[in-house]
Amino acid sequence: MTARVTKLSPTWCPGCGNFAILGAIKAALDQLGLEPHQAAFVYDVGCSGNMADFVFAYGFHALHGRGLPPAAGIKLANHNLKVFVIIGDGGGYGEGVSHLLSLARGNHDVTVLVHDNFLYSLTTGQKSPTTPKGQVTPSTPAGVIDEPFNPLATALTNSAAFVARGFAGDIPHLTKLLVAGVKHRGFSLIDILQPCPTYNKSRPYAWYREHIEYLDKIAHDPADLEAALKLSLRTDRLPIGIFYRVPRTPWHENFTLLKTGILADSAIDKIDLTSVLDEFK
Ligand SMILES: Cc1ncc(C[n+]2csc(CCOP(=O)(O)OP(=O)(O)O)c2C)c(N)n1
Ligand code: SF4
Repeated sequence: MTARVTKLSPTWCPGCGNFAILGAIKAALDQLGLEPHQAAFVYDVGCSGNMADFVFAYGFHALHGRGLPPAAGIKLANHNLKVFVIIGDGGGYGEGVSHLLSLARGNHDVTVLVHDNFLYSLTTGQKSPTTPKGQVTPSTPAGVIDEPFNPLATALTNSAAFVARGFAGDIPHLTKLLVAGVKHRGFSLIDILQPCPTYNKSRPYAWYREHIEYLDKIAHDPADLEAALKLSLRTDRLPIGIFYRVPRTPWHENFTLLKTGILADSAIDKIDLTSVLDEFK
C-alpha cells in the first residue's frame, strides 16, 4: 500500500479539525490512486500549514498568504502533477485573497483547501476575515466590528468553476469533495469548516452539527450559478457540498507553449541565454 503520510506524529491540539482533514486527504489520494510523485502540495503558514510535515508527496512551505502563486507555478512547470494548496482562512481570505481571485479567474488547475476555523489560530486566536461580527478575540477585545468575508460568494462572482464547502466532522463527505475537486479540470475551492477547540470555543463540533445542511439532501443543481450564490449567502444554516461545478478550460490548456509538452521536461540547458544575460551587463 502506498504511504500517504510521513512517520512524524501531528502536533495539533487534541480534537483539532486538522486531523480529520489529513484523514480525508489520505483517503482522497488513495481513491484517486495518486502516487507521492504525482501530487504536489503547497502549504501556507499556520496550524493548517503544519500539515507540511505529515503528507507524503512533493511539498513546498510558502510564506503566509502566499501559498497560491507557487501552486500555479508548479502546475505550469509540470502540468502532469495534481496540485493542492493547504491554507487557513487568514492566509487564503486575508493576506492572500488577491491570489485566490487571480487563480479562480484564470482557472489555474489547483485544488485549494481552506481550513476555515474563523480565526488566526497559530498566532493564538486573533480575528481573521471570516470571524463573525461581535466575536471577542485577543485582537478584538470589544468584539469584531467588521462584517465577515464571504469566501464562497466571492469565488462564485469571480469565475470559479468549482466551489464547495466541507466539514472536518464528516471525513467521508469531505473525501468525496476532495476527489471531485481534483477531478475537476481547473481551479477548485473547498472551504472546510474546521473546528479549533483551543481558540474558537464558540464553534465546537456540536455547533456545526446543528448548523450544517447537506446539499445532496436538497434539490440543488450545481450548474445553477444563481442558486449557488443564493445558498452561499445563507446565514441561518451552513450548507455543505458542491455549490457550483461547470466545465471550463484550465489556464495551462489555453497557453500555447504548454501544448508542446511539459515545461520541466524541456532541455533548458540547450537554450542560448547569452543575449538575455547580456542585457544585465
Ligand atoms: C507575512 C506574515 N504575516 C504574518 C505572519 C504571522 N502569522 C503566522 S501564522 C498567522 C495566522 C495564521 O492563521 P490562518 O492563516 O487562518 O491559519 P491557521 O493557523 O488558523 O490554520 C500569522 C498572522 C507571518 N508569518 N507572515
Ligand atoms: S490552535 Fe486550533 S487550529 Fe491550531 S492546532 Fe490547536 S486546535 Fe488546531
